[in-house]
Amino acid sequence: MIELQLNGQADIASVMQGFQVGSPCALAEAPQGRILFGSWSGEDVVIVRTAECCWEINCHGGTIAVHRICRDLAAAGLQTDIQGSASSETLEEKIERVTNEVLLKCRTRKAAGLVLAQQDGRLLKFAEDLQSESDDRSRSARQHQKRWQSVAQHLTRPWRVAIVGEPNVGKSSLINAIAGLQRSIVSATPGTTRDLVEVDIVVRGWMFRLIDTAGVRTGSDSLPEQLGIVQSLALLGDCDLICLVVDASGGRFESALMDRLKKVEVPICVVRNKCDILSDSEKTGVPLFASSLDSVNAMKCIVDVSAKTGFGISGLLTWIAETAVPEEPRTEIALPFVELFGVV
Ligand SMILES: Nc1nc2c(ncn2[C@@H]2O[C@H](COP(=O)(O)OP(=O)(O)O)[C@@H](O)[C@H]2O)c(=O)[nH]1
Ligand SMILES: [Mg+2]
Repeated sequence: MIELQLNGQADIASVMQGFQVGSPCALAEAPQGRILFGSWSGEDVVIVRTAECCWEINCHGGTIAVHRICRDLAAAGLQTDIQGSASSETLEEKIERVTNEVLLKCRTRKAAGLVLAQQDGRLLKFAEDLQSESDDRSRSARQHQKRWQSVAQHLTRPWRVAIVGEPNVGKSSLINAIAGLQRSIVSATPGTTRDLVEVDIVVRGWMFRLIDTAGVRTGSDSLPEQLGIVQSLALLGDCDLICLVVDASGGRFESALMDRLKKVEVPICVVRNKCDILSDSEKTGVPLFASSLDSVNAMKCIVDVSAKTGFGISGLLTWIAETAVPEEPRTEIALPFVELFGVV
C-alpha cells in the first residue's frame, strides 16, 4: 500500500496521469472513502481518498509494481510512504528505492552527482562484500564503510557547526560575514538573540548549518538568557564542528564553556575575531588564551578573522570544509547509505 499526501496546490488528476479510471475528474471529485478501481501501467490498482489531500493506492503486483508507481509519483515531485508490501522487497529493489529517496533529498549538485553515480550496481556489490564469507573481503568493506559513512550521511543532511563564545565577541557578526561571502545560502531561520539562529551555507559543494548561540556567561539572573546558555551548552554535544569565537584583543574563556569543551570530541576552531583592532605586536604575539586550551582533548586550531572587514573568513571556511571532509570522495566509490547499511 502506498500512502500519498498532496500539498494544497497539487492537482490529483495530473499527478496520477498513469492511473486509468473512468475519467480523470473521477479522481479529483471522489468523496472520502469512495473506492476507485483502475489500472496503472497495466497494473490493477485500487485508490481511496482517505482525507482531503490524502490517498491510499493499493496494488497486487508486489514490490516492483509499487516501486514503479512510486517512481512515477516521484517524477511528479511527490514523496510517498510505502507501507506493508515494502517488507517483501529484494535487496536490489531496496537499494534502488533508498538511492532514489536519497537522491530526492540532495540539496547540492555535487551530492546529487555522487548519488546518481551509485545507480550502476556498485551498492549491491558492496552489500555482497559486507556479507562475504571471506574475512578479507568483509573486513575491507567494513573499513570502507567506516571511512565514508559520514560523507554518505551528509549528502542529505548538513554538517552542524556550532558558533559559541562569550556575549559580544562577534558571533552573530561572524555568521553575517560568512553569509555575505557565501552566495549559496540556502535558508536562514530568524530568531531572537536568545534562540539558536541557523544559517545553511554551501562550501565546496557540501552543506553546512551554522548555528548561532546565545553567549555563554555565568552569573546571569535573566531567565531567557539562562535558557539560551543551557541550549548553547547542550548544542556542543550535538554538533559536528565547533567554532569557539573569542575577542582577539582579550581572549578569556568562560569556565562553564571551558568545562563543557573539555568533554567534547568534536573538532574545535578557535576563531580570534576583531583582528582589525589589533596592534601589530598583538597580531604576532602568542594568543593569551592558548594555554587554557591545553586541557581540551578535541582536535583544535586557531584562525584569525575580522567579521568587520572579512579578513580570514575564507580561511575559516577552508577549515570547516576540510575538517568535515578531509578526503573528497571519488565518483567511482560506493557510498554506504545508513538507510541501507547502518552505522559502524
Ligand atoms: N572592530 C570589530 N568589531 C566587531 C567585529 N565583529 C563584531 N564586532 C562588534 O562587536 C559587537 C558585538 O557583536 P555581535 O556580533 O553582536 O556579538 P555576539 O554577542 O557574540 O553575537 C558589535 O558592536 C559588533 O559590531 C570585528 O571583527 N571587528
Ligand atoms: Mg549574537
